[in-house]
Amino acid sequence: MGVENTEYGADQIQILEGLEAVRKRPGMYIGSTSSRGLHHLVYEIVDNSVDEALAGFCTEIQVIINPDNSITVIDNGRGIPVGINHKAGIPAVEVVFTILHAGGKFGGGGYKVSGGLHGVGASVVNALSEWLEVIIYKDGKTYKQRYERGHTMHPLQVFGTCDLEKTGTQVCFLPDKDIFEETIYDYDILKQRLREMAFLTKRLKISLKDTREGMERDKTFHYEGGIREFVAYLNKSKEALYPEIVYCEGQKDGVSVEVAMQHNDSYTENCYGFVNNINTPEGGTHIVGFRNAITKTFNDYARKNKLLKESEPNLSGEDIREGLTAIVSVKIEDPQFEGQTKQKLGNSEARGAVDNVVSRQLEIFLEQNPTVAKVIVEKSLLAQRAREAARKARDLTRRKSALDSMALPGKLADCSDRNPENCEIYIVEGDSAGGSAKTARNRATQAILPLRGKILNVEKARLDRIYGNNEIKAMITAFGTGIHEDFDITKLRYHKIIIMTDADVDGAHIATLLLTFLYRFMPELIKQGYVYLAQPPLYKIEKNKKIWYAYDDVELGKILEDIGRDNNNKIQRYKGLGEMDAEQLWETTMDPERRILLKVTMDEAASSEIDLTFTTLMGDKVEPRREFIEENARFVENLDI
Ligand code: TSJ
Repeated sequence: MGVENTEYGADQIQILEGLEAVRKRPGMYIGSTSSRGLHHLVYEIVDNSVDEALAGFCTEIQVIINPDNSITVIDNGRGIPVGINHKAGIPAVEVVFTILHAGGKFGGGGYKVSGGLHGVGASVVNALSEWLEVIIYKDGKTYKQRYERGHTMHPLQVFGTCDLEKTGTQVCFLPDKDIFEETIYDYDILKQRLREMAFLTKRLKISLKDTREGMERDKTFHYEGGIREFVAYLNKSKEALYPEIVYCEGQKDGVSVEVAMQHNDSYTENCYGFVNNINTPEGGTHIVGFRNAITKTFNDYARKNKLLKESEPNLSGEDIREGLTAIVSVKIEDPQFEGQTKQKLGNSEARGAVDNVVSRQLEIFLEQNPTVAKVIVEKSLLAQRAREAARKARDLTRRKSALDSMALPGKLADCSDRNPENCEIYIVEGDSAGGSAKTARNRATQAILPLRGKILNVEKARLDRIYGNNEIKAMITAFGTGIHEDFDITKLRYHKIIIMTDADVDGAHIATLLLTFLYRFMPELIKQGYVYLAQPPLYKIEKNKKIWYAYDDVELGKILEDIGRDNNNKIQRYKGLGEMDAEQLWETTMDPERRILLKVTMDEAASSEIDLTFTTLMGDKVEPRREFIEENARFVENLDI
């Protein structure tokens, strides 16, 4: 490997602005100072090592959570350049850490591609850290420098020698408690993102180690197959329709394209786009190019091989993507992000590049794998028929609601207030609990929709069955938003949708089924924070005519501690909502003044993991489900769905 461009890091760095600006308005640079921003600091540093890997000089990255919640990142790259930058008159590494924007593009021919929305560099992390120390192994020497809140503490120091062969960078930093609302790292959050980074950079080994007392654990991610293994991972709890993973790779107009895909026997599409290793939940030109390519290529193939008769209409993109899991990863020099949250790729050259690479290579794949091609086309034809049936069913319900204007479901006990902001709807499992809830509620603002029988598992049903299901129809009409292409969030009739189920395993299962439906069909309701879980109490404690409620075992213990553990205590464990009378239900679970509601949130950055969680918990395969529950059981507080 060539190491002669010593001129490099020294001069080509652009100098822009001081770090005070970053401490004054941290949100502008890292999005937020919540837990999200805290974790972002780690990705910001790791991105630099990933860039070094993409440049071909780094094979391994270690991330360590230290006992004081500081973070160490170590790579085996070339080591940040240490020569004097002539513009700044200080070593290049010091420029990287103390001057804003210096971590970005290193002048012309820049290699930096990772990092997207907030790809702001190491100086921002430095500015927001109580202290940061960098150690560089390079040219047989070890260099060290320390900063505090962005200020250099001492000149770059040579503090020892090392093997000539050993090169690399080590950075350790402690996020500033004056800046961040939350300064405790979550192993699982880092784990998910680092796993994703490893999938997206084939052959790069990334390890994570938690050294905090009582939390010791570690994990290494290393994927020879890159995004091929990502697709296999996402499909692991489903039945693949064929063993092969279709893989396309190429470059066009300065865009490098990598796509992997495989169908499973479910009915939902799971396609994830990445631009420079950052996911793009809102899609963009790369996803458009991908969809064009597969729609066109499959239709051409089906026509050519008489799998689609002349009289039959083309397969739609949706038909072909039913049950498709895909990763579309592009790397591009100067990504332009658009849309409300600036997460949608805008570069038009990406559309052409993905379309071109996928069209050409998918065509060859289909020619060489006729059995696979036939399985996909036949599945798409089934999807086409189901979609047609679903459309007819939907048209029917649309016409019905047009006829009688208030076509609300008969079981719904609606509230009288007409301002959605004041209104809530309780989705309650079972008629008896529904009955108590109807008696207990505040009629002005609280509506009750009791659901009967088993809730349909939308992970395992085709659209026509889903739209034909009575409980689902009742929810759709009650919410008022419509669904699918008709979905309109401004028509939402309640600003709180509250799922109320028994506090036992069955109740949790029903809540998960309902969340799965909302997540798949009306994700906007979750994204905008309209969905909640009610928290009925687990215990009622009675003593000397006084009553307490406990929502978990810890609380029960505390209450018993307070009132004294003796024979006058009467403890009742609620097995279901039905055991409470209306008044108790109101006091404990429905009264806005006293109840506890859990808001359902979703971290879009981890959408592939959310999907995996749903399909793992709701799918047929027992083994992945058992593994998932076992892996997460030790740290239940992190399992927040
Ligand atoms: F950004 C950072 F400072 F935070 C940081 C950078 C943190 C960590 C953990 C690693 C790195 C980093 C930087 N790893 N590897 C590099 N490589 C360079 O900066 C580098 C090395 C050599 C040359 C060259 O042309 O000789 C060029 C560069 C950009």
